[in-house]
Amino acid sequence: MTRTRLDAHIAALDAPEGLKTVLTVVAATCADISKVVAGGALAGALGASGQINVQDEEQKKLDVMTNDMLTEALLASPAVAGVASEEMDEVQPASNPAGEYLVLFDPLDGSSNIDINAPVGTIVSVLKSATATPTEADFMQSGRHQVAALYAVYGPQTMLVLTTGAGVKGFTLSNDGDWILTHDEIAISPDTKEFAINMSNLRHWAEPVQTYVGDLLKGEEGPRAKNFNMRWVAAMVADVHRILMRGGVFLYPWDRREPNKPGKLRLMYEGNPMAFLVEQAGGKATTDGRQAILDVQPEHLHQRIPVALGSANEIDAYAGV
Ligand code: AFP
Repeated sequence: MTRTRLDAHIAALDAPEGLKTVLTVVAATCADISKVVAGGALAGALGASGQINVQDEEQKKLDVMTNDMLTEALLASPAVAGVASEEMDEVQPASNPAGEYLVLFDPLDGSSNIDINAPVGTIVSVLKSATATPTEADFMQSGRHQVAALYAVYGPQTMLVLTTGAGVKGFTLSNDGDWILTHDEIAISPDTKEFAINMSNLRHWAEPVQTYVGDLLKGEEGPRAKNFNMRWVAAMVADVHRILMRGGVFLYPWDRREPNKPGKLRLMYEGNPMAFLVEQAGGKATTDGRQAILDVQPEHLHQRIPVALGSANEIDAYAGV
């Protein structure tokens, strides 16, 4: 059986050549990142970098390495007008006179998993640029304006999951270094018995979130009248990938630990690209069960957002509490 390769899929897309170039560069860089991740200690990829990022978080060596890899590859591509990263304070214009696209990324999602050899990933969002010389204001587009979103998950298999607005496809990295289509038309089941949330924060959540999760925990004897299972990988990429494969809900709500912040996750690098993928796979991606993440107008680059996404009927149940 002849399998479709990502490069053939990209070539056949009904999309501008510039977007195809961007996707090709991102896919090649994710394949390179996969080698560094797999190398672990042998690739000098474990441990802290000794630097603090704009989010006030200690960067791991791999955060810095992967950020450099994506930034350098994208800024060198003539189709790119500029990039923004969870790991960089400011946007980086590309100085490409023909640059048409803005690429935003979390180069290494789930970095606390690196040193324990658990899954990590890369998340990428692509926007059209109104100018070849973009400033931060040009990046302030709602998620609905995305022309592509993808993640790579570096787990037992390395996979790249992509949408350009016409469904979601999954590609597995072969031993020869090719991305091969293995998951066509990914669809999230509307119902689920599985949820993902960091339960250790329970006492900090708002009352409705505590009520909703409390009802799930009561199982067959409770108001939901069914038993639920829980999973938490602590890398959004891996938790969302599980939901794309077998349904479920992923929640990272506002909590009282830092009441002035709307949540932990970032709108531009995590919320928007994941919401685009989830909606394209038939799921819902919201802040609170009701408000679609993709309709949120960004106000600043590193903005945070509460996230509730996954199986459509379960997100409705979350909204109903
Ligand atoms: P790191 O990249 O700093 O490890 O954060 C990962 C993340 O942004 C997201 O991928 C996880 O779902 C979430 O944070 C995990 O948060 P907790 O550490 O609070 O469980």
